[in-house]
Amino acid sequence: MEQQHAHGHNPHEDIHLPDPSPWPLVAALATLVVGAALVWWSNDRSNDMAAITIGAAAFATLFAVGGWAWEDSRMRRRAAQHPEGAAPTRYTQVITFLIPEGQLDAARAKDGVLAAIDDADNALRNLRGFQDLRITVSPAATGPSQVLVETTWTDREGLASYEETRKTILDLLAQHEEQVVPGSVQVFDMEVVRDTKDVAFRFSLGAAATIVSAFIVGGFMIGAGLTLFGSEGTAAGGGEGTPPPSGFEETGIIPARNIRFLVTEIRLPPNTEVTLTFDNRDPSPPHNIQFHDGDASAPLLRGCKDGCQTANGQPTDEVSTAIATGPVQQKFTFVTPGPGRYTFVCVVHPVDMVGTMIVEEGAPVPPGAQPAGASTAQGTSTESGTSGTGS
Ligand SMILES: [Cu+2]
Repeated sequence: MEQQHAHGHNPHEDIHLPDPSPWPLVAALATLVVGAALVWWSNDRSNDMAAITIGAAAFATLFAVGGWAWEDSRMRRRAAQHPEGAAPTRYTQVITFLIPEGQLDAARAKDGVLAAIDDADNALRNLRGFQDLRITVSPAATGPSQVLVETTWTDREGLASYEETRKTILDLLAQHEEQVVPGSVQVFDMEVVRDTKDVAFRFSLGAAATIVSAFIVGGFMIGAGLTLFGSEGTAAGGGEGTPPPSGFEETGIIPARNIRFLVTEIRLPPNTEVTLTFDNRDPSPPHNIQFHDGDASAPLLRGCKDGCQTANGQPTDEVSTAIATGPVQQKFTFVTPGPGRYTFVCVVHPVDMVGTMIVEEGAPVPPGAQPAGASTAQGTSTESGTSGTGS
């Protein structure tokens, strides 16, 4: 920024300030959505909507960055088209004077010159184009004290019409001449100009700061998503050198988090011994999983071979686990009933935590759900497979 005298420039020249740009905000929001969708997707990779959201948000990010770059280059071009580089933005009148030694307290008193200038602020606010009045006093221990009064105007007409009134700072000084050192009054009319290159440079700095923070936030979100990937892989028992499986179709795991089953529909073949895992990831509240022989009002499904407990922890042949506080994994082996739809719930949260087991011919047994002794996934029928009710 530089200051110069008022008569060098045409006051009606355009003002080159950057328009407020929506692109940095759009880019930052889109990056956030990408991160959130990644976390979502990592929780439930079978969810097509999550994948679609990632794609859409990534596209929006690219679009916003593109629009941003285009706008930035347009801004630079506009700055380059004005090689003289300067446009007036406001007008300032600075008046300095000295208060004689010993008069400073009187000048500050209610009817003193400084108080009068302060009061003038209210009258000036009603004038067209008035922006600001600033008084700077530099008290001196000995000798006169320097005072600087600065009034700022949006255009030269405002300053000119103010000078035609009889309430200028100079008039106030004349009314308090005993508090002003004779001959010490100086007046400067200034046009404050702003360099467009300077503005463009500062715009670039702001853009760079925004994109860096967007990357930090986005990177954090992606990192959080990858961490979830990692923990899910561990939970699924991966680590044999192959990519860790994740969905129920591969693992036989029914995860729960935030008082929701993350898998709400499973398909299994009838009359087959399977080992499922209820992966309760909630540190609180406690959950269990239990399968009903029909809808949730039907009695519990029977046919459990191993690992089942009633809700309050007693051994049982009902397909159920004990209510437990997570994170905990509960493994249980049972023989699937005949074809039909069966409901599984958490007995603590039967409204929020509910899912459906569809038993149908030809449904695959998840590799991770094959019991230790099973050699083939399908057709392992047993005599005690069905409970005889509900289906
Ligand atoms: Cu629950």
